[in-house]
Amino acid sequence: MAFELPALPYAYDSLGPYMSAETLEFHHDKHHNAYVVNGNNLLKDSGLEGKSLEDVVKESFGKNAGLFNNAAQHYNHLHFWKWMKKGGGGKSLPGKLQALIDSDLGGYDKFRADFMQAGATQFGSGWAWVSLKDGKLAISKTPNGENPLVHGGVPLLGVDVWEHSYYIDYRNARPKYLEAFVDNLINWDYVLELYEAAV
Ligand code: MN3
Repeated sequence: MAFELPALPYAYDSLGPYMSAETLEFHHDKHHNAYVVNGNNLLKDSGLEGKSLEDVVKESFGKNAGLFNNAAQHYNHLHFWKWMKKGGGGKSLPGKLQALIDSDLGGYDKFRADFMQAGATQFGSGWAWVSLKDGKLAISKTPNGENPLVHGGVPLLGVDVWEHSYYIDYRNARPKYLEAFVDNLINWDYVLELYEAAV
């Protein structure tokens, strides 16, 4: 199945001042598009052409680095756009998610601190995650395009900590970007939707 670049689910200028139109134009139109184009080229004759994106990611991991990097980044970004919305973030999350965060991650404040810490301490490019693993929510971080799918989990929330995600708006201040993402951008309804689909 060929990879396709989806349109953003909101206007380029709708996440300001936390994420600018310029960042979204570069990140979506250039970076994500490059993963789609390169991924499609590498998918040809890989033996994985007929598989779902999730299966391409899992089956290329550790075997076909070029295809894996591009397919995983396509997967990560497909969700990343939906993990944000105007007026998102903060503590106003669905009750069911709040209960899961309380029982599995030690409450909202501990989730917020641990998730931001995971993003801040990922050395170099990568992602910080909340995934569903062994029936519980878990926080983790991964390098480059790697994601919880290849570690036995289902990604429920991820934040891109590659410099291309924040350098235009925050320069080198990755913690400020993480704070803005958690407090003002997270689309908790989409996190719940992924959880409901996974259980
Ligand atoms: Mn990115």
